[in-house]
This record gives sequence, C-alpha cells and structure tokens, in this order.
Amino acid sequence: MRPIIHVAIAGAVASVLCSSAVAATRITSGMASFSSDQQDPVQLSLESFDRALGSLQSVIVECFDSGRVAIKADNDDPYHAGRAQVRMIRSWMASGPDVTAFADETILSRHSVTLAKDNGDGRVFDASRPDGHNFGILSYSHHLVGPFHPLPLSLYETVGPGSVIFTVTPLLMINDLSFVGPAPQSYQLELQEPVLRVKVKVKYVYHLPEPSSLFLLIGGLPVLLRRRQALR
Ligand SMILES: [Ca+2]
Ligand SMILES: [Ca+2]
Repeated sequence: MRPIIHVAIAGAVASVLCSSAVAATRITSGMASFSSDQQDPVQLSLESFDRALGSLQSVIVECFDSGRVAIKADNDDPYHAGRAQVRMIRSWMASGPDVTAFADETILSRHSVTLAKDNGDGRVFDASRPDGHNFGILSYSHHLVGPFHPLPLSLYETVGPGSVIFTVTPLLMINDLSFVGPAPQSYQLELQEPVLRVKVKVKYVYHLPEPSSLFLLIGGLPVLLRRRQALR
C-alpha cells in the first residue's frame, strides 16, 4: 500500500505546485497638494515593486483629485447688480512610467445669489448684504481618473527596494464667480484656502515566490502523511 500512498502524495504535490501561485497585493500612494496653478510641479516618489517579493502580474494606477475653496464677494459696480454662482476649475496632469493622467474639473455652486449694485462701500471689501455675499465652501472629493494598466511591468520593478516617480503638475486653478446674465463691471472676491489635491495610488498584484509555496507545502506534508496514516 505504501507506494500507492507515495503516488497519491506526489500527485497532491504536483497539483498544489501547478496552482501554487499565491496571489498577493501591495499598495503604495502619494499626495500632491496645491493652492495655486503658479506652483511648481510636485514629484511623488512611490515604492517600486521589489522582485524579491515575487512575480509581478499586473500594475494598476489610479489617481484621485479633490478641490476646495471658500469665497466671499462684494459688488463694486454702482450701477449694475448681478446674479452669480461660484465657479471652481481644477485642471492637472500626472505622469509616471507609461501613465499620463489628465483631469479638467469645473464645479459650480448649486445656487445662484443676487449681488445688488454697490451700496457705497466702494473699494472697501465688505461682503455683507445687499451687495455682498458669503458663498461658503465649494468642494468636491475623490474623483477617480483611471485606472491605468501600464506596460511593461518592468518599469515598476526593481531588484531590492526602489522607487517610481510620478510628477503632478497643476495646470489651471480658477476660483471666481460665474454670472447668470450680465456681470457687474467690477467686483471683489475674498478666497480662503483654495486647494487642489491629487493622490496617485499604485497597486501591485503579484504571486508569491515558489520557495514560499514549497515551504508551505513542506510544512503541510507531515499533516498530510499523518492524516493518511490515520485513515489506514
Ligand atoms: Ca460693494
Ligand atoms: Ca458690500
């Protein structure tokens, strides 16, 4: 009977080895933050895939952006009122190995508000009614750009710990009013904390190296043998 048991175990070994690839994932990410499109591009240094971890099967890159601003306004035109919404534009580009992500977001506040003609405060900023308004915060968050599947995978691999570089460039950041109908000749805005955030996320899907599978298998063999013997 023993040879039969050996064959059965060898068969088990072969079948486990054939499907021995144990899938695993690893995620690395970085964030760039801007308050103006006049700022320099930001380089994000993300963790590369260390070949010692296993066999890389795929790379998935996703970018997420968020934007925010708070606006107060004061109409300075002594003759014309205007009805306005807040308009925020966030345009950016992120580039890394075989990935170019681009986004152009235009966000409008839900409601429009009438700013009366200047009430006499002229050049002095005063956002109180009737010629001024505090529009509050306008924001959006976590818009996804992607996913991207860059190739070849070797662009993201290193022997030992390393990095892949993504460059995030702010192209256009506008915070202003969008008038419904005729716009006043002049008005003033007060902006608070205009921001654009771009997050780059890289996901590595890989198979654990064979030695790990063999180690697991060898660790499991005595149990297999014991169970076989117990069955006899
Ligand atoms: Ca005014
Ligand atoms: Ca005013």
